[in-house]
Amino acid sequence: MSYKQYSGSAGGWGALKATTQHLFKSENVAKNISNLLRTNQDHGFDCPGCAWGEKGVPGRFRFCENGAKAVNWEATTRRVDRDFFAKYSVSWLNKQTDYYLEYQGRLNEPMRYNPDTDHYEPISWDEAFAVIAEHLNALESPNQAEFYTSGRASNEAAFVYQLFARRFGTNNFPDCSNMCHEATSVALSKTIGIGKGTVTIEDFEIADAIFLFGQNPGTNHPRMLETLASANKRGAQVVAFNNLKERGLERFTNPQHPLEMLSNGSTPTTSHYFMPKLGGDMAVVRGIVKVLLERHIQAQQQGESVFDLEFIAEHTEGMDEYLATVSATPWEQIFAQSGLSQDEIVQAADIYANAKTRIVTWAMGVTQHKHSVATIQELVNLQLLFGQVGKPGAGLCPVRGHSNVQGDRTVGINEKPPATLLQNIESVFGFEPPKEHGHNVVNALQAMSRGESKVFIGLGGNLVAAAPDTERVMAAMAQCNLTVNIATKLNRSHVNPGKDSIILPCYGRTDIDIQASGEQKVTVEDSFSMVHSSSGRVDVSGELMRSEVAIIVGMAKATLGAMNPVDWQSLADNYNNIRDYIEKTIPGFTQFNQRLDNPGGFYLGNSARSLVWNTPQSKAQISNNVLPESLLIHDVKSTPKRPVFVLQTMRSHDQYNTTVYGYDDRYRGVFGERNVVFVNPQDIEALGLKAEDLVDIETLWTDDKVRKIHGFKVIPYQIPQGNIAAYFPEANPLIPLESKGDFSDTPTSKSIAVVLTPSEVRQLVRSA
Ligand SMILES: Nc1nc2c(c(=O)[nH]1)N[C@H]1C(S)=C(S)[C@@H](COP(=O)(O)OP(=O)(O)OC[C@H]3O[C@@H](n4cnc5c(=O)[nH]c(N)nc54)[C@H](O)[C@@H]3O)O[C@H]1N2
Ligand SMILES: Nc1nc2c(c(=O)[nH]1)N[C@H]1C(S)=C(S)[C@@H](COP(=O)(O)OP(=O)(O)OC[C@H]3O[C@@H](n4cnc5c(=O)[nH]c(N)nc54)[C@H](O)[C@@H]3O)O[C@H]1N2
Ligand SMILES: [Mo]
Repeated sequence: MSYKQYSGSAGGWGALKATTQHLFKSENVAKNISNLLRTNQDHGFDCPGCAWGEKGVPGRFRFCENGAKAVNWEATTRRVDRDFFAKYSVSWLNKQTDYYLEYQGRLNEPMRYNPDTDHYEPISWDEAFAVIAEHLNALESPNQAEFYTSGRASNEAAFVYQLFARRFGTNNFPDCSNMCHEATSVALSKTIGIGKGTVTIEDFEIADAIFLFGQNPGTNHPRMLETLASANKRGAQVVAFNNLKERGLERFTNPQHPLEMLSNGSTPTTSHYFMPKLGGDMAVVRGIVKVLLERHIQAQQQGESVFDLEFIAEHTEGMDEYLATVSATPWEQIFAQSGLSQDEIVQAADIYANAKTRIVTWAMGVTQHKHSVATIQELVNLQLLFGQVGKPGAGLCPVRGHSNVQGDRTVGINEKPPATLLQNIESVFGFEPPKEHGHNVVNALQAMSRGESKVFIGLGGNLVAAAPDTERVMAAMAQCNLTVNIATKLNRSHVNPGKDSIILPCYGRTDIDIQASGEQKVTVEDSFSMVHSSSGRVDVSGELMRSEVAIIVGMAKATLGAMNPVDWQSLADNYNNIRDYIEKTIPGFTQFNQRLDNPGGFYLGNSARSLVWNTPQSKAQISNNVLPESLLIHDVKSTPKRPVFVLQTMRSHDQYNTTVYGYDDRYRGVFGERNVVFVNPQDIEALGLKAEDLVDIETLWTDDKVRKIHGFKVIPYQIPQGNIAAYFPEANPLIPLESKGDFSDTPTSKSIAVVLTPSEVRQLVRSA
């Protein structure tokens, strides 16, 4: 276990070395290399890593280190079979690390929990479907069931899943995006009338300036580094706002570029780097607008303007009220909350003003705060004042997480379904779907805790580890009459079963999916609203796993009957049939099956990009929010004597959400260790601590519950004073379920008020 500063660039030989190590670890080397060559290509599969888009240039071979890890993790030959479950009890498994659980290999047979023996035991597919149907049909109300979705599910699986749940009678669709980009969907729908980003990958090739807020592409969207480095090379300004110094936001060596690799060269990914305080981005943007407003007022005296008044008049509403609020916002509050100096804010404003076309991107550093919706609205305000939506090289770019999280929402995974979706379902399928809003993640977990929701079904994902307040979530699962997990790999959610519990093993993106009509493909939508097909390469015929679609169809037939409201089996037999229904039900999918033949797929379109504003006012809305009162503590019961820190939880370089591939975080210089906390060196000194001391971290909140994690190693790091950082899922027990974003209900994973105390507990060694 060690930490040392990483001196290399992101990507480069370090990435190649790590990629090769992962190929060997998966025990499936030759096959995996050929898989990698087919990732994100025509006739290959969509990378199960992130949702960053591709330009669709046929024959071009592109991969990234973390995509390679995702592919290899899934395409392993190791299996978690009936012997494994016979050997290990569920209580024993629950004591193992997240790394251990997933490392054991692919799940390959349906299993049912036996509470008497505390072991999972084999069950046939038909019996499993019958048990699920029995539990669902025994509920007093369909709203006592929760249908969770994680964002790897294909459009086809997600569409069939929502149809099953809605026909069953509920809109309870908690999904991973509730913990992810929900604030984006809420803020963008309200302001520009569509909950998605307005840019395409081509816009990045011509933008004059790219402003990146709260994201770590070096780890989480590595293919984006190439986009940023080439923008930088051609002279665009690439400006990062990040709470931490992240390597990938400084320099990048392209592993697909032989010259750079051989010369040990690298390209800067950003031209400017600002380090605001956690949650300070709204104040940063407010500051930029305030600088530019002052210039605008002066320009007006000379009959000129800084803002795009023509665009504002034609396309927007709300400017005057907003600008009055900007004028009234005191500079002291802007400096205090942003943590940036006047010079830095003016510099950022200058870069913005000197560019003609600007893209603004953001991810979890922006969406997982209490005031995330207001922060995103502030980003939108800035772009609208300068007419930066619906123009080439400009726009709004939320960088999505899971590879199909955007598509899942498009095809109906939505606990607050729009009226048109429900009308279309009714006209196409001839039944009246439920209209009342269903549960998001927080509502679902609260209802399960209260014993109101009794059946939990998870289409992928790992809610027990991904959700906040881990102990409470474990208790909520245990209380359910039935928990069902459709999954590729064993995880924390499976070893926290309900009273009855079933694991249904499914194919992943890399597997060949053969159904009655032959080999099937599925489709996904990337961050740029491009829909394309994906077909796996790994032969899993002869194994007992099934496709997600086949599993959902099995549950639906058993629960609702073979023909209610569709011939379910025909959907599983040929996914073209599902796509025909999607075409009839979801706007934008005209000639869905035919258009999939286009290389690179097809563009779903974006109303805001076409300057069509689907808001009630038919105009884009400039929002008027005041800055939050305080960023430090919301709702704390009593002020403690120790200094209060704001904690963010984030991903290491060796993980995919709750999937832990290893214990290194190369770019942050941490090796062999995950129980660490990144602290500013001056804060370490003030606390009377030194590097590598162990601390306990305890949450401050309004209730009496003690939320504390023990034995975390202090790592000195470039982070503003008063802010600290740790990894999720290890830090999830610290986040109260009720600590959530205004209007989004997203857990505040990037702002938790905590205190640090020297630890009495020896560090757990968490290796496999
Ligand atoms: N390899 C890999 N790829 C992934 C994932 C993965 O786990 N592994 N997860 C996928 C998913 S589901 C998602 S949603 C995305 C997540 O992608 P990211 O949003 O990049 O994920 P995080 O690791 O949470 O990183 C948050 C970043 O924002 C910064 N930050 C935190 N708080 C603030 C703040 O208040 N202000 C500012 N300006 N910066 C802040 C942090 O320092 C960190 O650099 O990645 C996707 N891709
Ligand atoms: N503290 C804190 N908590 C967070 C976050 C944070 O930044 N901080 N981030 C949040 C975010 S952005 C997200 S998106 C959520 C993620 O929440 P989830 O999506 O629920 O979690 P994952 O870890 O992505 O799910 C991993 C599991 O999915 C299953 N799986 C993998 N591939 C497939 C497949 O193809 N099909 C099926 N059926 N199953 C598959 C495997 O069994 C694996 O164990 O976590 C959230 N939680
Ligand atoms: Mo996410």
